Amino acid sequence: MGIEVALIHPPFGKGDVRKLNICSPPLGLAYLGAFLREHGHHVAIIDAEVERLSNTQIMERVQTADLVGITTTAPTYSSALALANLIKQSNNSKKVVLGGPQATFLDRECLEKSAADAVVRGEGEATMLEVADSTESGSLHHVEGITLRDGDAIVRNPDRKLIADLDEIPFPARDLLPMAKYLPPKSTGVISSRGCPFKCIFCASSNVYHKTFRSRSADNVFDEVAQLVAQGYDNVTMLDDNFILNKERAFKFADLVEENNLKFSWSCTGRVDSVDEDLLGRLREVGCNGLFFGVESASDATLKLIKKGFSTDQVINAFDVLRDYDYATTASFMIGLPGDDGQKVADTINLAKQVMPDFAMFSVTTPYPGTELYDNIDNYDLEITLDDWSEFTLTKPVVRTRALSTADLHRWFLKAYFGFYVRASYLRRAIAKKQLGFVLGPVQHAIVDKFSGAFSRHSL
Ligand code: B12
Ligand code: SF4
Repeated sequence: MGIEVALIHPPFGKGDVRKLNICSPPLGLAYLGAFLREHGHHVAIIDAEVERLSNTQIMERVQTADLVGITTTAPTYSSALALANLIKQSNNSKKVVLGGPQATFLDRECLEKSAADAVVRGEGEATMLEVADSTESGSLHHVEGITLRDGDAIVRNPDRKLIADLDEIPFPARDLLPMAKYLPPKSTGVISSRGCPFKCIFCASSNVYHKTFRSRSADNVFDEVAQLVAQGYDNVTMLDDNFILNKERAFKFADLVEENNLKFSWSCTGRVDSVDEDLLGRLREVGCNGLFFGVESASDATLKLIKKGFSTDQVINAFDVLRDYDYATTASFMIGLPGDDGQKVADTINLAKQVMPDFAMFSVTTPYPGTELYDNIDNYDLEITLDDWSEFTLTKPVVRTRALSTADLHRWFLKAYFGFYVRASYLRRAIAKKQLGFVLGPVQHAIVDKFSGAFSRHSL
């Protein structure tokens, strides 16, 4: 039998986030969709952002749903709350729940500020299934992992245990998404692990999954990728926090790709302290051509303060090693970290130039809920200067450091991009490596930004 469930990726709120051109499938919802469907429910996923749907159009699409789930990040938070209210106003008997990182850490506020029935905290599959199964009977009070209303009170039920074996979860239901609308074409993301054991103070990743790291088996990841290649995808991005953390699994995945002669190009994420020459060589042999690393700062004292867990020497060594393997490397840096002054930011930009990744991403420090930075902002001598979540996009300064105002940070942000990309040595290499097309994107955005106050990036 089952009930009708609609899962919504809401449109971005106001602010400049649209200029970021984020055009990736919401895989979290696709995972929920697959899981609910496997257990007999009827699911539709509505990506209101990529389909540019108005609230009226969204309301039409959820008309027959018994249960509506809305995902949230900071930039979609206000539209998620507004939608929850609209849906409840039009039909109060429809159950509406919120999920995703922003709602997980602002669960009480979500229920104070909207008419939603509940918030699903953290990993959603098993909890949402229980919510769906309970929707017919009416009461959600026994469901672990949710925050809900009890009369006038808001009650946080105990956390739910994480799913022990990620291989048991079906592959994300991409068939429920308008896949042709995402960019780049014939390319998609895969999530081969969940969580991160590190504790960087600016990152919510480790807290979404209770500071644990769980990975799918190499066979299970290979099966998904093989299915995608058979469907016509020729490029895959491993969106994990750190794909190469589990080296044995990464080697096994490479073996499977080779044994099955699977032809596709792919890229993945890592930490500079996980760089291993044998692994780098092996992954390169089986089509991996891009690696993403978070570097953040050129100051060892800052790296220690933000609990990054590695030193600048390790950064420099890792990029020395990487140069021999012909990967397109991306390094991500942060501007406006605790203690940053002009000199420290200049040093960070210089480190970017010194280690010479193929692409550098700069973001302004943004304290998201669920991070140590957000919870203890005063301890880090930062001041939040904006309270509009839709502006929390990593591109617009929303904090000031003791030494740098938001205007200073904005100037440094632009300087970082221009300083890194608009250099003869960089451009010569980009031309030689046929990367100029990719480089023009960020530079063009930076020029747009100079006049509009926004810029495109994402630090996974
Ligand atoms: C990959 C990734 C992306 C990809 C998107 C990938 C995708 N396909 O969804 C891209 C590059 C597009 C992206 C963009 C952004 N991202 Co991002 N991203 C991530 C990352 C590294 C992994 C996300 C992921 O796929 N996890 C695996 C899936 C299975 O989990 P999930 O999506 O969280 O969904 C599960 C649960 O959250 C829950 N759930 C989610 N939604 C819902 C809804 C309901 C109803 C229910 C019941 C449950 C539920 O159930 C799902 C299944 O278990 C996370 C960090 C992390 N490890 O979580 C950051 C993260 C989610 N991103 C973050 C940010 C800030 C952004 C951007 C704002 C950055 C920017 N300026 O570009 C944008 C916003 C995008 C948006 N649509 O709103 C922050 C969010 C913090 C916050 N409070 O907003 C995170 C946590 C990283 C961080 N900085 O700490 N991101
Ligand atoms: S920044 Fe990277 S290493 Fe640090 S906690 Fe987040 S995902 Fe883990």
